[in-house]
Formats: sequence, structure tokens, C-alpha cells
Amino acid sequence: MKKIFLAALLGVFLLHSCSSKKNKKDAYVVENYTKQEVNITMRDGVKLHTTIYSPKDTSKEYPILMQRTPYSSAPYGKGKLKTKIGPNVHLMKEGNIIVYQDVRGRWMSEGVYDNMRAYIPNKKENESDEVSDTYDTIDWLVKNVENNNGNVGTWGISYPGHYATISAIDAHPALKAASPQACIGDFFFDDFHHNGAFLLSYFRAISLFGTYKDTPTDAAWYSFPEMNTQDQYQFFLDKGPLKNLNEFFQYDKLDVNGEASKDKIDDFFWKEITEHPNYDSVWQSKGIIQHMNKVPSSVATMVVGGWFDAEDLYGPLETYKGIEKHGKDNYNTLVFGPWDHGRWASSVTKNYVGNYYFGDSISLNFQKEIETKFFNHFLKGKGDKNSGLPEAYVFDSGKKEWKSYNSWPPKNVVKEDWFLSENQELTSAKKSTEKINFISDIKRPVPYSEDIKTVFTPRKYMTDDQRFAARRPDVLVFETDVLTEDYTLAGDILAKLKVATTGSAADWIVKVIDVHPSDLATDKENDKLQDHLKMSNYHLMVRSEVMRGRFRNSFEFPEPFTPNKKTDVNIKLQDVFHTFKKGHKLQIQVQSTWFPLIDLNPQTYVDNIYKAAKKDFKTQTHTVFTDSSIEFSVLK
Ligand code: PG9
Repeated sequence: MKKIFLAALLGVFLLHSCSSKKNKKDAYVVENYTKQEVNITMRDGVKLHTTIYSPKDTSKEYPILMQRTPYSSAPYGKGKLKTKIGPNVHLMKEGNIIVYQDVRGRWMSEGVYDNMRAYIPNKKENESDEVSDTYDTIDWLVKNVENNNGNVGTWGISYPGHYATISAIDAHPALKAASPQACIGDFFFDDFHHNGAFLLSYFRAISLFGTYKDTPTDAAWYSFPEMNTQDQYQFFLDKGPLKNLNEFFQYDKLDVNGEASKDKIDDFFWKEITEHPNYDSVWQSKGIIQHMNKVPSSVATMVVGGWFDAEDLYGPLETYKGIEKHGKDNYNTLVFGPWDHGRWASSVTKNYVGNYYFGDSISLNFQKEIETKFFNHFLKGKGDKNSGLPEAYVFDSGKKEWKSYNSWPPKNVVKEDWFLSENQELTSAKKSTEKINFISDIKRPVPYSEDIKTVFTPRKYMTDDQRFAARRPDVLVFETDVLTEDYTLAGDILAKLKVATTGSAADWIVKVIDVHPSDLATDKENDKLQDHLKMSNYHLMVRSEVMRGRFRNSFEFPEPFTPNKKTDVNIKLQDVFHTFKKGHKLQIQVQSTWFPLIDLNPQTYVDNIYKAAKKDFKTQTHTVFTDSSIEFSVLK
């Protein structure tokens, strides 16, 4: 009896101490910061809701660290504070003025939202965009927030990362440092589209950005479509053509008389996506990469991304490269680690992406040794180019180790071609010009993952095992012999396919895979994660990309295929830094469906796939010629 009582007492004590430790951790902000909420008036009169966390210790001055976001600055209201603020816990505990702002048209801010609102280079009097909203906000903050030291930094992940990029364009003189992280560069190549193919798997995220509101609100004004199933593959296969999704977005809704119903408000984002299937002036005007020449050298930039980020990979890589290209005098650095979307901000000690384990404390070390030092140097320190941080701090996802380079890609990289030869061989020399045919069956598209689950946005698949696909007749496999020495890829990859189809339209997907040794010893870390999955012979996807074939020559002016005519389709795959170790194999997979990650191509040419009818979708026979090749960036 006594033992039971003691055990119960111990349990209560442990529970209390854990919860009090958690409460203590959560209490840091409320114990050390005050919060004020202000509405800052922009040059066109629109008021943006801004929340300011200031250290209670008013004996010194602090920089301002700001995040502008479409995802809310909650909690709103007196006495309600976030439990964690700033880019990481070190910067929170050192003391900084931390600011969150709802961007125009979102949450408690006034105005009307526009996804990836286009930058207006030569604004008329009082004309506003996100660049001017940021400028006006910083101007107000440095003039009105007590105890600020006149230096401002911006940071953000994903959409907030995009606004951090925006902050650096035509930057306010007080802005000294910006860290765009997983920053969206262009919605035609990030998130909702990849090379023109629609990310059907983003279906539930459409309403997050397309539901109209015209008054400030602290409560969500949008709702997510209910699929009522965890089998999203079957759901979308049954749904058929994309236009059958209009019902979820009030779009093209007709009233009982067959007239356009008056009582609906289109989801303006779904309308934009479905009415602009090509890279036309609407998408072009919203892309931010074209404006990287407008980032002055007064702003130090640290662009951060994850090699396995399913959402925004194009954005951070092109943002860094764009600033490098134009800003010869800029302090512009790159950090890319073994992360999925935004994982570098997590406090986990064991870093996985999906099934795959990369090591311990990778995110924690980045926050302490890289991110904190970057902001302190430019906002509190000397602010010169001698930050002590590398130009490119990149993680080799094959060797599982960090490397520093003074450029990205590294200088000692050469291009090497490998050929998609017959007999499933990937060969360093062209062996023939044979034909390899496969049937692309629109009733049984290649799944993008073995997992049966409905996602908000797809992430885990980026490191999924690809054996399930390798064993399908509509996935072509080409692989090297077992490598006799390490082979390191550092930079982008160009697939130079030579293909044909019996139809007049087709998608082409290329996957780069690290085939692990079959006798790989059981890795306790990974096998702890998945008792049904062993790492021996694991086919780790290192990179993948799709090209919607109609855009092979131009994203703005699509073209059909001529049936049965050998045609070039080049696909750029985003940068990697991966060593294929001795004893591994390098494998390439080629396929034409990737469902429901992306929507089904009808495989007959129509002007707008979002308007295609069921009759347009046809099974076709596709061909890959064995003089197709893959150009790798190889580290020598
Ligand atoms: N770029 C990410 C995203 C955009 C749109 C839909 C879903 C995700 C992000 O901002 O997290």
C-alpha cells in the first residue's frame, strides 16, 4: 500500500514539475517582455495591425526584428502574448524588440489581399505595394518605438520569408539585415505549380489564400474543403477533371436557371489559377526573383532553405542567386541543410525528414551558431563583412556533414552527362538510340507516395523510398553499377530527355535516387521510426521535378506534341548537395504521372487543362529514347 502511495506521490511530483517547467518556459515572454498593438498608417491610408514585443529592461537599446505575415500575429488583445518570439530562443532571451505585422488584407490589417502582390518599381504618389508597406512600417517603428537602436532586421519562413525578401527591395536605410527563409520566389515554380503543373495536393490550401475579406478580423474567415477521406489518391481519381473542383470554391457556380449565381464570391485565388494556366503577365508580374537587382548593399542577406523542402525550393535558391548576380558588393550568404519546410526553426534534437534520419541537433546548432550570430553581427555588432560566417554553409545529405564554401555552387564543379541506356542502365557514355515504351494509363497514375493519407501540403515524400515506383511498368529505371568511389553532386541537374507520345500532351517527371546497399546494417535511428521499413536497399529520393510538356519551349506560350515525333524536353532540377557514397548506386526514374501530387495531364492537348472535359483524358503510349541524358554538377 505504502509503495503505491509513494509511486502516486512521485507521479504527481513529476507531473507538477514537468508542467511547471513547461509553464516556466512558456512564461519567459510574459515575464521579460511587454506587448503593444498599434495600427500603422501606410502612405495610401490603409492601416496595418502591428504587434510590438519590447524587453522590460529599458536600461539599454535594442534592434528591431520584424516578421510580416499573412498567417496572423495572434494572439490579439491585452495581456495575451506569444510564448515564443523572434527567429529563435537565443535572440528572444538576449533581448530584442520583436515585431509582427499582419500584411495588407490579412487578419487584423485593413486593405484587400493579393497573393504575391506585384512589386511596382515606379510608384505614383501614395501608390502602395508590399515594398512600400514595409518601408512605411520600418519608418514608423524606428521613429516611435522606445529604446530601439535604429537598426532593423527582418526574417520569416515561407510566405513570411517572401516578405523578408520584399523588405530588402528599395530597403529603408534602417534595414541592416534580412533573412528570407524558404522564401516563395514565384507561385508558378514554388508551392502551387512546378513548371506549370498544378500541385493538386495543395487543394486544401487554396481557400487559405483565396477567400475574400474586406474588414479586419481576429478570427479565421476561411474554411478548408472537406474531403471526408484519408485516401486522397482515390478522391481525386474519382473527382476527375479539375473543373469538378470548382464546387469547392464557389467558382462558375450556376443558379437554378443555369445563370451565374449572384450570391457567390469566387475564391479569387482559384479563379486566378484556373483562368491563368500559362506563365502570363499575371504570374510574371508577381514573381519576385526578377527584382533582386533592387536589393542594396546596405542590407546583409542570409538566405536559408532545406534540401528536402517540398514547398519552396525554387524561391530560396533563386533569391540567393539573384542577389549574387546583381549585388557584387552585397553581403549575401546561403545556408541549406537537410530539412523539410522550415524545420531549421524547430527545437527537435533528432533531425529526420520523413523516414530518413540525418543527425542530432542540426536545427539547434543552426539557430545558435549561424542565425543568432548573423543578426547580432549586423544589428548589434560591427555590421561589416567580417561576420565570421561562411558565404555558403551547406549540408552534404549523403555524407551527413556540413561544408563551407566561398561560393555556391562551389568553384570546383564540373558538368558530367550520364545516359539513360537500355537494360535499365545509367551509363557515362551513350550506348545506343533505342526506344523504351511505356503505357501512361490515366486510370492508374503513378502514386507520388506509398502513404495513404490526406495532406494539407505534401512534405514527407521528398525523402520517401522509391522502390514502390521502381517496380511499376510505367516508371522507367536507369541506374549505375555499384559505385567504387564517392560521387558528389553540388548544384543543379539538367535532364535532357528525348521523348515521344502517341498523344499530343504529356508530363515528364525525373527523380534522382540514392540506392543504399542491400546489406546496409540496420540503422537504429531510422528503424526506430518505421518498424515496417528497413534502410537496406532504401531508394532515397534526393531530388525530383516535373515538366508539363506543353511548356518545354516556353512557359508563356505552350505547344502540343506532334504525335509519335521524337521531341526534346529539358527539365531543370533544383540544386542538391549529396554524396553518393561508395557501395551505393545512383538511380534515375522517369515517369509521366505523379498523382495526386500534381494533377493529371489529359495527354491530349487542350488550351486550358482547368477547363478540360472527361473526354479529353486519354491513356497514351509514351517513349523515352536512350540518347536521353542527365547533366550533373559534380564536385571534383
Ligand atoms: N509557402 C508555403 C505555402 C504557401 C501556400 C500554401 C501552402 C503553403 C507557406 O507559406 O508555408
